[in-house]
Amino acid sequence: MNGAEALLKTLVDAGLEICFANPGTSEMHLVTAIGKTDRMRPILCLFEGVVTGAADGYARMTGTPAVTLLHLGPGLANGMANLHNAKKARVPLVNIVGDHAPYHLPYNAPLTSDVSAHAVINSSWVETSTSADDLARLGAVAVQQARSGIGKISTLIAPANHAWEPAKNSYPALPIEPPPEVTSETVETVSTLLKNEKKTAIVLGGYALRQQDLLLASRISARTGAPLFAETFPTRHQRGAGRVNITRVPYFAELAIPVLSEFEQFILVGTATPVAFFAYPDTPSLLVSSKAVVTTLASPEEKTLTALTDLADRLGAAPGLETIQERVVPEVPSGELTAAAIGDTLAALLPEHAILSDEGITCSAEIFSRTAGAAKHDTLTITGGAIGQGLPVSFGAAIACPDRKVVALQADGSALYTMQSLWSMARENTDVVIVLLNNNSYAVLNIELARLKAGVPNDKTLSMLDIGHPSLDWQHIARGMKVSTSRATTAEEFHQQFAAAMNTHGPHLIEAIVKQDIANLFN
Ligand SMILES: Cc1ncc(C[n+]2csc(CCOP(=O)(O)OP(=O)(O)O)c2C)c(N)n1
Ligand SMILES: [Mg+2]
Repeated sequence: MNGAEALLKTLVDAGLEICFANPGTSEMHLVTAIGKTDRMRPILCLFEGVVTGAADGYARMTGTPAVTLLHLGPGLANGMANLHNAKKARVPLVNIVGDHAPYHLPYNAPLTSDVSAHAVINSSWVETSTSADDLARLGAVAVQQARSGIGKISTLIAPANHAWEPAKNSYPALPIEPPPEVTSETVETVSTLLKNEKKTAIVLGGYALRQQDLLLASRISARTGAPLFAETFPTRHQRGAGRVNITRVPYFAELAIPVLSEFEQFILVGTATPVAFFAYPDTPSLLVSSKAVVTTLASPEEKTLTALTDLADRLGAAPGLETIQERVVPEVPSGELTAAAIGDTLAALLPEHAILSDEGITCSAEIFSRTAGAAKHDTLTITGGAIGQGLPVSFGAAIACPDRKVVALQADGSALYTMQSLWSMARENTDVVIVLLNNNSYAVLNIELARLKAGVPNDKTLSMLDIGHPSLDWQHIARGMKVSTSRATTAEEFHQQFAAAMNTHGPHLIEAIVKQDIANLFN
């Protein structure tokens, strides 16, 4: 057995089954070891941002880390933006990054770089092996660290010679620390606050947006009169008919502040105080009033379900008090293909237990509000604001849940960052329907330009926000990646194509030529 084989056995013995990979020369023994085991499924992705985003999507749906296999510092750097999103999503993930053998490093060969300096940015645990045996030992620690608590990113750096040198044995899985429980004192404090007659809102995030938590939160809301809000960009939000419908804190601070300013008191569950996405001149960073008292029931790292159960008990928020969303089937939309029309089609046709990867950017809010009464589904959002996440996350979710329909609501500009995902979808025949929202624009940046009051833009400035000259040809892009396509320019066409796609297995891209009134998006 060599170090690579010992590491592989350690990883699969710890329950890891999927490896999203983009390897190079320094990973050849790891590639060979994966080839020899039938317990790890390798999935090639053609850009590291697809590798890391897919591992994020997989973890969101399974709670289990996937392995990523990345090529030295530059490979890890290419995967960085989606590792950032994964870190904000608080998912477990294990990166294995190859490096040169230590004796080769002093010669400063072209691919030599400080791999651990790259890794520390988004990983909570980074180690480099010191021998072949140590590589396998650290594999067990990497999994333990990734799975401990709410979910973290581990990066194990594997010098090439530690993969090829002999190793004595693999290592058994190490015990995992569950997320910390909220203390009963904290629950009691929150219970008291919820009875103090102050105008209170409850903001939910993380695991508190899963069905069981939401049912408890809805009871608490009914008992106390405190409305519920969801954080703007959750990792996984379970919604639809038969569940609890809650509004999201709006993305635009100018819209969020008036919504939240009326509350004197906030209770946070699995999330932090709502903040503006960016700083803007003359706009506060915090979306809650500076006079509001903010109290945390459960931090994003803590267990929300037991805290909410305890709180509901203390408040006498009994089962039956929940407000359950009914199934709402909108009429078949007609006329212009707008975000509203797309939302209505999705609300009518999304199958039960669909997974919706939402990187719809300026189309998202409207589609979100119109899909409250859709069949039960899970929404995955762009947790860290680094675009290029939606396609990889949808791909990883489809690998995780092969029996569930995945819909990727995908804005055109963001799609281009990681469009190689389409090839992996075709290769693995994943059941993903991509709704490519073609507005031929970086629409949101034009809104942001106005919000920042940077002055009247000239053509040179606007050229940096313009993806319409020349226009991209999505039919050729997708077909070139071997994904079938269709194109919808009206609401009727879109409805018909989406209906057909819901009844067909395999990846398909619907190019939706979206009509938008940018001036009206922001008011
Ligand atoms: C990694 C990264 N690079 C750049 C940005 C800045 N950015 C935010 S939105 C956006 C363009 C969005 O355009 P599109 O995806 O077409 O959505 P639309 O606004 O048209 O709805 C850009 C470049 C970012 N958020 N993340
Ligand atoms: Mg766009």
